[in-house]
Amino acid sequence: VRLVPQGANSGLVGASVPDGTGTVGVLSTERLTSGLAIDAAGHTAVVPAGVRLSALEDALAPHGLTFPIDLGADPTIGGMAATNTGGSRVLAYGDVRRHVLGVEVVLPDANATVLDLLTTLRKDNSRMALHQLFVGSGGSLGVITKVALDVVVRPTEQVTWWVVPSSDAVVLALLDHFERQAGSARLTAFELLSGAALAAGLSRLDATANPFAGGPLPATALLVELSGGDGTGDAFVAALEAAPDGSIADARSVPAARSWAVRHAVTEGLRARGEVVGFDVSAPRSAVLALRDDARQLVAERFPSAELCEFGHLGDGSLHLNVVLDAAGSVDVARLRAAMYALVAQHGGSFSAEHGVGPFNAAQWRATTPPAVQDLTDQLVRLFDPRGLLGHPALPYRHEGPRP
Ligand code: LAC
Ligand code: ZN
Repeated sequence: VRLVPQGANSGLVGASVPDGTGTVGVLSTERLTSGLAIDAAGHTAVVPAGVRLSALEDALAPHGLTFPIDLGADPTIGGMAATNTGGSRVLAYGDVRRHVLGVEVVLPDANATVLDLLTTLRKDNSRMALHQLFVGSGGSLGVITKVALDVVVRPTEQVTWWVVPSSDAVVLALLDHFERQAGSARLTAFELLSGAALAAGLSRLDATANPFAGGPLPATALLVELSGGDGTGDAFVAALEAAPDGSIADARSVPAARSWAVRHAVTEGLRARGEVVGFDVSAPRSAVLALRDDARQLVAERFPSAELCEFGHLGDGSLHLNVVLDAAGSVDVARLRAAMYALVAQHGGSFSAEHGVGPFNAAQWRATTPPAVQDLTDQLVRLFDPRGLLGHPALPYRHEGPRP
């Protein structure tokens, strides 16, 4: 029986949900929660796969430590490793991969071999880094049962402002400015929200959540976060004052928890508006605003009944170019996908920035991944999973049968 490994089922590309054939089972890791071990002095943790991000954070907080991956959902650590989750603080701390020191994995071979790659060493070149093969594999090579993580010192102050740029043309200069002028603090998030995305987030919260209450929502808002110790708030004000002349139209200080509540409510808010076609894309940082412009033009000209809601992690060059369809169902979704992915490719970007590969975007993988890379990936999947037992049947990687 083919099994789809599933953590918290918070994925957004459909990879952790069985297809409708009735022949695929769910292999849930949610009960793998006992035995979490934190090395407080060594700043590492060995985490059973079914532990939720929030539970890990609760366990790390008393030690003044954090696993610095921030996102709206509450996934399991095993799922985060399998998909190589990104989130809002990648610009400062990197993605999950950068924090994985080792894994324990059960292979789908005849013996269900338990592969012990569970080191917490920061330097270990005694073998190839096989554990990294499983990070971002989407559960297609083996089932991750434990993850050894590098964790970091928790900042004591996190300061957020909503910053409205005077035009989109100054956004990249502002990003560079905050990275250089953070003083003893550090720029840990630089998120972009379009007016539509902001409205979607606010629709899930009460009226006091609106940082721009009393006026219209800006067409582009930036949620900027600096993290550090005492003095982070002052460092933020100094950086705002030193910003290039005329680059900031408005700036509002809002406590971090309230700012993030708005940001993290966007996906839910969009869902309440209608059917959403998600595009989780990235581009070189210098191209990502041009990509956004082209996406706006594309939707306005060719899919005028749909609404583009752009938001995401501009600081690392990724955006969610999510499209809310009209209720009448008049949008040709296949055409929309093809056109949007073509734009992303034109800008040198990726069709899957942080949500992985699943049935929703598998066709794009086959269409755009170089043949030699596809062939090698297929060979790897066959080596680890010769009987074709693991992963969503619509994943593009070949588990069995003749090589394409
Ligand atoms: C976010 C999810 C959709 O950034 O990745 O809110
Ligand atoms: Zn995201």
